[in-house]
Amino acid sequence: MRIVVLAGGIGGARFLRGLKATLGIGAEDPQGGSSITVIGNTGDDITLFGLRICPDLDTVMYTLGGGINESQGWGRADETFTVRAELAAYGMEPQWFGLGDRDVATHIVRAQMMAAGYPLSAVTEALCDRWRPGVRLIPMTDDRVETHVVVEDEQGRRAIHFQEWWIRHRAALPAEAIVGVGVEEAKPAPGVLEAVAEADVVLLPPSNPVVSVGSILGVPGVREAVAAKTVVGVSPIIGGAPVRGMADACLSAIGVETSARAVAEHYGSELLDGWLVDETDAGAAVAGVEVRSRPLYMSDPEATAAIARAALDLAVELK
Ligand code: GDP
Ligand code: FO1
Ligand code: CA
Repeated sequence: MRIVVLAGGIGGARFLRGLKATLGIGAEDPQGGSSITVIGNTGDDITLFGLRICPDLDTVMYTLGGGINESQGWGRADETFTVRAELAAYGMEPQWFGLGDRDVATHIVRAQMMAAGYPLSAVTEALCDRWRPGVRLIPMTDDRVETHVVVEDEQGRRAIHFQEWWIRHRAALPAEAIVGVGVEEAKPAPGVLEAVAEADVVLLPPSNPVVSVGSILGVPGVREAVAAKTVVGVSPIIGGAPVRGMADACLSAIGVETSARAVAEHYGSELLDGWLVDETDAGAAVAGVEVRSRPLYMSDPEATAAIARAALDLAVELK
């Protein structure tokens, strides 16, 4: 079976680990009889210290490749921050972004390849040669797209990069709007539309519906291609709250209630065929969408694999 997943960072990566497990895709069986193509969000990307940083692509690559900091959910395991401290000693800004020493190596490879003219998709493929994530990881676009957040405080009304809003302000500055700068002119990266067209099913993991999945769907042509497929999503909202992170602040910014039902309605029945909600949200009905409830906490590998299996089974049933 050919499966396409539209993934953000932590929620997407953990779901993918469960999906690989339930399909039997591992180091010893790289194919497992099925293939997974991941279309990764690049709206979170930012250029700092002359380096292009791609948090969601790297989170997927490190998580599936065994290099992730498990407790944090992003960045490298066994990380140190000497470079960060040295940059701070030079007074280099921003100091709110923590780039670790091991992670810096990834970014030097990416910067060097990009300076030599390679597109992000080719760079990602090269980085994955080391990490062997067991999936094909393609950025949503090779074009520069950056999510910015319109905020207003004592410094006035302005747009700041999503990372500044998320990390520096912990999403606590009320967002008036969330804008994908450059997304309207972006083209899907090579292989994105082809993978969707050839997919048997498309799965939306419990990723941030606004800045992760929303950014990917915002690349011209992607939403239409995905909507033509059997699509099953997993709710990132359980009992009216994001399990981790501040996705509620993103939903509020676009006028969507923080609930499993409202997120499905936001995706819409033209896109979604099936929707998994947690047991606490059982009874959430969405017109035109098959809603099923089951435990959705990705608390351990077994629970996560069961969630992925349920999404896959529902997709096959609805095909
Ligand atoms: P990010 O890019 O690192 O923020 O990660 P994603 O966009 O892929 O996913 C973030 C979302 O994952 C959060 O908004 C949470 O709502 C969701 N999430 C995290 N852990 C769980 C979990 O165990 N179960 C479910 N259903 N959602 C989760
Ligand atoms: N998140 C933080 O909260 N603080 C950081 O200093 C930070 C650094 C960082 C470096 C590399 C990387 O790949 C991710 C990093 N993240 C950090 C996570 C990331 O900014 C966010 O979780 C996502 O972009 C939000 O979806
Ligand atoms: Ca993200």
